[in-house]
Amino acid sequence: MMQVNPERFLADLHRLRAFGAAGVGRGVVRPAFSEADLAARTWLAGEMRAAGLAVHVDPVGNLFGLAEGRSILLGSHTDSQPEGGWLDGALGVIAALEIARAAQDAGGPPVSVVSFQDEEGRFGVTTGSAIWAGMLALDDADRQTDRDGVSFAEARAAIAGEAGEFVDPGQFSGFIEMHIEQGPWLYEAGEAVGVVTDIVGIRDMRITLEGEQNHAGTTPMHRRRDAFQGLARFNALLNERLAGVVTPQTVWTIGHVRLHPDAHSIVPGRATFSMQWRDGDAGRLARMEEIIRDTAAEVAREMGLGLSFGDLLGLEPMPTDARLREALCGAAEAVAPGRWRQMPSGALHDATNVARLMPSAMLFVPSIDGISHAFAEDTAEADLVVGLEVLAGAVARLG
Ligand code: HGY
Ligand code: MN
Ligand code: MN
Repeated sequence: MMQVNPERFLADLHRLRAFGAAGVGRGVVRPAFSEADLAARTWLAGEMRAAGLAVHVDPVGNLFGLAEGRSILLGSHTDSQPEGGWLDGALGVIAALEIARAAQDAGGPPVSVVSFQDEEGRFGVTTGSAIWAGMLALDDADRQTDRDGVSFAEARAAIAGEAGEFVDPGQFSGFIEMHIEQGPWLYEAGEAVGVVTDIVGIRDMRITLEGEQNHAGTTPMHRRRDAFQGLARFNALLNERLAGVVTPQTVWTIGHVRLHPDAHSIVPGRATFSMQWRDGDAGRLARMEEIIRDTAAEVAREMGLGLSFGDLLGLEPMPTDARLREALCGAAEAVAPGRWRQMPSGALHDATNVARLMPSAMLFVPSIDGISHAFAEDTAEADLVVGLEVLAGAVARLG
């Protein structure tokens, strides 16, 4: 019988947090291929080796700890947002490591561990698992840049020396990713576990409005072609126009804005911004894209601005695998009777990509106040341990 060790699991989570620890509370800054990320990966590889797993890094930095023969794959990612918490991604990887160790001690079942690279999209959207799953061509990924213009190709050169081939997914019977919910539903209901039914789809691109850079004191208002004013008008119009198309579950975000040259006394000549939208329905995502493009074109025309769109990145909505989900539901009821539910995921996960390669499923634990992608992200440690036990129980049921 597999016996997980909650103290060892929590100690490892805290150890991982030390790489890139920042901000108040349990904050972390560990974007893909940063110094902290690379150091965390080296530490994790050592832990995998100590757990009796064969360490393998693929060409894009996905880090695997492989059990011998056919195994179930568990994991998530250890990179963070530019400001993030200690659990997003890290939880699923450290839970996987603990279960792999417990399984080794118990003489089976074989459990492999993965930390995917750039799930948080410094260079795109779930970059490492998207490439592994064939959803994103390596050449296209290599051309993608972060917000400072560094390309994925340049960043992944840091691991070229240790990288081998892509791992053959045929050796895995399935994939389960444990994660924090990152929303308020479990926490508000006082429940311990969510078994994920499906993961929403996403679209993401950069938009650039070009105006005319000029002096902020001498340029009369009627002569300005102010790129920021264009962005502001676009945003207001877009919110009105999307209202007829969206549901209460649909979300859209302008999360990154760069004005050029970004100074108090200069009328901005250029505004480049991120435009991201998410929904469970692919048709609605397409309709939203039309509205976004049309609205931007209309604003540019009316205000005399240039307009360009970057590459459209996206992942389709993805249901989880019924058999794996059933094992998770059985384990959840055994560990936390009456304190779990089935629910969709509004956040994106590597499991969306891995589902293209093998049966895949997910479970959630509550996020305190529903906060994530912020230093304040946290979960009660007792809830982390319940999640670990549910995942271990599901793995045992699946044999
Ligand atoms: O943005 C997401 O949903 C994920 O956390 N990368
Ligand atoms: Mn995550
Ligand atoms: Mn995240």
